Amino acid sequence: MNRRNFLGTLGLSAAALLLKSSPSVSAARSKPPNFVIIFIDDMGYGDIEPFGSTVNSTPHLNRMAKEGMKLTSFYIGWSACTPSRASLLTGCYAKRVGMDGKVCFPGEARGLNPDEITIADLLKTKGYATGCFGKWHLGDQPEFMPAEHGFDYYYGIPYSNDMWRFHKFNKRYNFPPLPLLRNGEVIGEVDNGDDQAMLCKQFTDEAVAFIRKNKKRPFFVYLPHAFVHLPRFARKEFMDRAENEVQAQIEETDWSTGQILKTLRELKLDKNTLVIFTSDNGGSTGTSMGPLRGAKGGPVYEGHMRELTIAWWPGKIPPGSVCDEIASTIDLLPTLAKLAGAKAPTDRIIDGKDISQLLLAEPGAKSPHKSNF
Ligand SMILES: [Ca+2]
Repeated sequence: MNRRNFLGTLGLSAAALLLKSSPSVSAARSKPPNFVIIFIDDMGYGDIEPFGSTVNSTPHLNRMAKEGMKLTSFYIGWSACTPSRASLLTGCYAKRVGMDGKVCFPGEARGLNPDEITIADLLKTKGYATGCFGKWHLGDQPEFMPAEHGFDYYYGIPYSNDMWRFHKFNKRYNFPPLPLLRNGEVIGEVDNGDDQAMLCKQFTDEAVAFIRKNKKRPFFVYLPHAFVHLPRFARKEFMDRAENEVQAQIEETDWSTGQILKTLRELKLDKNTLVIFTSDNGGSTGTSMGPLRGAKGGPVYEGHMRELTIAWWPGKIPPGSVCDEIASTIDLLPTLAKLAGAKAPTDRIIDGKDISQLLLAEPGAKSPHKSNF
């Protein structure tokens, strides 16, 4: 039966009803939003211009903030690489998923339990293409790697870029060669400063290629950079115009963010993509925490836990907006689930809360977290 005959079999009122219902039908069929999480390693609260830096030039992040929202009270789940990543991806405090405290070391028989449900696992249930580009650091044994945590595609290094044979205490650690991986395969080695200097560009190029390849599908890009963790090397064009390696690396992550946003604009995906820029813990040596006390590590003051954060989604997030409500990386799983129409896990406790009302600047929106202060 063709459409005309089909409509002919309905009464006029039924046909009118069908027409009336068409907007919701088309909305239900529209593509769910894409998500990109840019997770810098060890960047401090005051390292970019939108958060007060007068040292580093960050034009792409300036534009991102101008077009989006600064979250000025946004916290990570733990002040070190491994537990911070675990809490972001699972929506749980790191302790709840057994990943509190120490970072994972090469060859260690410890990692994020494959039974945990990550953002990538959830989004896959809604047909998302899922890619991870950069430093994983949730266990380097096969059962802990991105493929076991919902990622279709992985390109990066399995742990920190200082876990290599030039580590200052390597006589004690005896680290193996630092591998560059594509999915389960070793495709190279990060063996000198020139290799380190390419990590930001390589992760960015791979993420951009993944976005282009999956432009017709909903996608989730998780981009946990190795920059600006020690040891610090950046490409020559950034080193030449910077005063030091810290500045060069920060400015290269700004460039990287610009590449992602430019690609989304070119593909006309900007109005259907939420991009979050933040850092995994307080800044390390040479970075700036701005007005906050603390840095990388602990004990836990604001500078250890509170991160420079920008959310961008043209047409959805009001341009130039600022949100000072308390929110956290643990909120990303329930929030992205809500926006994607996916079901957040109900068989376990999820510590994070849906903050979509904060991100969309709905009038009177407040932090969903309770405070005793
Ligand atoms: Ca870190």
